[in-house]
Amino acid sequence: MAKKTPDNSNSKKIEDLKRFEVETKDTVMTTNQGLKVNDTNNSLKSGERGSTLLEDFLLREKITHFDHERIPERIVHARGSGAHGYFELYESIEQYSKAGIFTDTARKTPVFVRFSTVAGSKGSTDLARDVRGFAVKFYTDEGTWDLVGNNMPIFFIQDAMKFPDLVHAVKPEPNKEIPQAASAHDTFYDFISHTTETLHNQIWVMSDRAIPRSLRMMEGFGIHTFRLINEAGESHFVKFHWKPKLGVHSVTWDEAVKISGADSDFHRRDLWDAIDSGHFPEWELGVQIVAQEDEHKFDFDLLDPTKLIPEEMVPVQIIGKMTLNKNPENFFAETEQVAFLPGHIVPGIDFTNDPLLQGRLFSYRDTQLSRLGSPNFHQIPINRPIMPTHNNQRDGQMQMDIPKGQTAYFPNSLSGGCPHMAKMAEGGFTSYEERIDARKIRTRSESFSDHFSQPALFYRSLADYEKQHVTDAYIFELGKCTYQHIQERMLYVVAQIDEDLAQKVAKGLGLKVPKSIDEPLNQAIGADADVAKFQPPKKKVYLEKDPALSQSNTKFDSIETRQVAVLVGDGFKMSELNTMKAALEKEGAMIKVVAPHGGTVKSDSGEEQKVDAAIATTESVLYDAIYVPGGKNSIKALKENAKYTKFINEALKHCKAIAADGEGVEFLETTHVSEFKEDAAICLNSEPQKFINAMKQHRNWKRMPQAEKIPV
Ligand code: HDD
Repeated sequence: MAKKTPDNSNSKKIEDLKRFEVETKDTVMTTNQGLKVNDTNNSLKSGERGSTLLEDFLLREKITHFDHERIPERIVHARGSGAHGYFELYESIEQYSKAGIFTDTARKTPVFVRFSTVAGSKGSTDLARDVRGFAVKFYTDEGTWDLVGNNMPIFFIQDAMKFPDLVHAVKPEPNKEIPQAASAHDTFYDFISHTTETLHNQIWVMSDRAIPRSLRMMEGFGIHTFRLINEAGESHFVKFHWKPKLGVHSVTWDEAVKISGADSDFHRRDLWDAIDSGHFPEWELGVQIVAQEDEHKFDFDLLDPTKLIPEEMVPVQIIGKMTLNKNPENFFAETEQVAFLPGHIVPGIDFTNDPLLQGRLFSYRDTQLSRLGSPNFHQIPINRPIMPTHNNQRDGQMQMDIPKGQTAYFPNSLSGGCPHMAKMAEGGFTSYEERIDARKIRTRSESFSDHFSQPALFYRSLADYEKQHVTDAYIFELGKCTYQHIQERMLYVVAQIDEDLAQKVAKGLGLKVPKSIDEPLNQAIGADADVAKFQPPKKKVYLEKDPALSQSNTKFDSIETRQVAVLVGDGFKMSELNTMKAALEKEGAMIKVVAPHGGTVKSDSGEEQKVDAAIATTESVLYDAIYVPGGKNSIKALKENAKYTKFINEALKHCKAIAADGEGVEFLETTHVSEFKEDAAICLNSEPQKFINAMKQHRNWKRMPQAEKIPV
């Protein structure tokens, strides 16, 4: 498969960033004042063995800068990976929006994307069971638009007021700072079980969506209902969806746990390597449009961020594509310093009154002030819009611009009234004029009170193997809780979603699903509120299933960038490897030679083959599939090292495709593969196409019930 070379579609932003790039190649070392440095290894001392002198400005500059190198990590989403790219529109949706990126098909809008986990610290594992952040910064010709979403279409809570509670509950417990990057602990489930609005996002976190195979293989969602505004000033409601070209795929929990040990940078590396090797990740942008007059036609409230609009009810219209084609030059300067704000919108896009979104409009600007340290964070290269900016905001720490002139106020006559206001015809922004006739009131709308129907819809829509994963995840997570009353309360609330699920989880925990609980179900209400009014009603079934919610209905048509471990020792059959390699690489898969040692291995015909990983340095969970070519001596070498057997048994347990030829087949006979010879993804002495087809399926989940019994 031909590797792509970057085109310069995102050049407007990349060129802008280039102005700030600093090259070290062929340069002499200087201080920050441009003084050439002669010795950066020794401090200035009073004699060879004497004390260091205060005079040593070189030492002080170097150490002081080092002492202040860190900035506070993000309160949430601290662990992340970013990339540059561009967005292109397939066809204009001017009937809905006047935004340039939604009307101009000739445009390629530069983007910077940052994916993240939510709960863990900056250095935590990529494979935590968690929501993934999916934040996209569009550098549009009309200003920057940030779509700050997640890989799940709903959120835990309905009102921003509860965000600190949610985050405090999931973060490590404050007395012992345990556990890191994990929701499986008492405080989280204490909170969840008392705040039933969380259950929808919670069950998504129990599903495979929370342990993606790759950042390139997950969907993204804007979550909130936003507005699109057309030239006539008319509003339509909209939900944004990102659909990955490679489909939505996940690893198993057993793999996730092991990947965390074998390569805790697994997702970051995967994204970097894919872009570096010219396999540019792509997502299509879809919109679900709801007419203004249809606002109240649903069984749920469009302003409630814990609800999705099933694609069965409102289809997703695909309108464009995003391609990520360039890795950052510097992690800190770009991925760490990028600041996303849901409040960054452009004409043609507007907010709704979703109370979660409304709170976010405050929080993100506020947090950048302490994280990046100054109201001038928009001047950091990665955050600068591609449009020139002019206003009367001045000064502040780290001011990078030099505003000219005598005036910094409006109106003025001394600067000819500039910068002047933009007329609407010039693209000036005005907010959508929504009619409001209301009482000022601190409460929750009753239309937000259905907490069980959509988690139940999600669970019903899953394939059996996905349901099994959800069950196992609950057993794991609740099994880690130490208070029985929290476990039992969770069992009770899960039973409101699905009785059968609750019974299975209870069995795994060795507990019974309680018939009732003493306290009200939902306690996320004010002290003087009418408690009964805020209790969630029994679940409703307004749609039996929504196929779009199950990963079993995703795309299974590509093996591009899939990693295939080829297990060989000296004497492997080169002809077999070449045949398989050619077939796999034609489809874009990546072959990794795993040998008993590093360096090279010799084939049966005496050719040297470069080794990608010595078996001691790698693990089965880092690959999508395994191929074992024949060769008597090669197989003898594999048999001598028990890790190869474990490698294969693990891949088998994780339902991956495994292929072998010649003596390789004999080797597999000595592993648990011998019990799975009829399996569709076990390819013994077969055509490469069978292996390719099996890999396209991502996993053979049909194998799961039997494979789970494999003791690795
Ligand atoms: Fe948030 C970061 C996504 C609700 C407050 N959030 C952050 C990031 C993502 C999201 C992807 C990381 C951005 C990056 O990569 O830099 N957050 C969401 C989504 C939400 C949501 C999809 C609900 C639909 N967030 C939310 C609420 C609040 C915050 C309700 C506060 C009231 N979020 C923050 C924050 C962060 C943040 C504390 C931490 C770092 C940052 O903003 O820049 O302000």
